[in-house]
Amino acid sequence: MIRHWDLFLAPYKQAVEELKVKLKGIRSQYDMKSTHSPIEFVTGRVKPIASILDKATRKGISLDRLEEEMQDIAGLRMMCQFTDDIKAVVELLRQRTDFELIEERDYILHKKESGYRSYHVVVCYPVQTIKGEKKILVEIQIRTLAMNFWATIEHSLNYKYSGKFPENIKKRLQRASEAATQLDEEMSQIRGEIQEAQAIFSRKKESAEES
Ligand code: 0O2
Repeated sequence: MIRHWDLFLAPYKQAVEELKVKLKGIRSQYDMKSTHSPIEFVTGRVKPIASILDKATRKGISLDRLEEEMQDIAGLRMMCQFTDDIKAVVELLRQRTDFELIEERDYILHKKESGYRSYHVVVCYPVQTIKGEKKILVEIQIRTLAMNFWATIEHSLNYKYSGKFPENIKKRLQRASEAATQLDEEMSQIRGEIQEAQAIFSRKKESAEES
């Protein structure tokens, strides 16, 4: 059974590793040009087997349809400083020729009832295997640091309460989500100032490294 899962998950692992390198590469290119990168950092993971089984049961997905119907077995997250950076990142992804965007879900314009905000794209990514090319669905979640903070905390609480939050926690999480939206808006207002400060800091760092 374990061997079966290893074989099934191998191309997903490969896709996550390759895409991490590629998407982190975008950030390095901005760094080299010393211009603001719309990407702060990138993470990636293959969904644990227990979570795959959980989600399959929850959504009524039969195990022999996982490849077609579970879009986030391979998942990447791209974190941004500012809400506007998310649009820039999505545009960069749309322009790529090494994968195809097949679906977009805007949970920023359409926040989930929980308070969750993020922009999701599903891409079809070709992995090269010894048996030829295999196309893999990969979900990329693009969010600001504030959206990520909220989602990380809510996700851990979800484990504790198995999704059935007491009313007071649910309310607090919704209020925290509104506060995170406000934080994003405030930061966007002073974006120019922040970027100027960051540019000065990175120039100072460069000259310290050269001397
Ligand atoms: P994990 O542990 O992150 O892998 P559904 O699962 O029904 O919400 P669907 O169709 O799978 O939706 O697609 P969706 O909503 O685009 O993506 C689901 C993933 O988005 C989740 O994966 C989470 O990563 C994230 N997400 C969606 N809603 C919420 C939310 O309310 N709170 C948090 N913290 N994350 C959310 P998994 O499989 O649920 O979990």
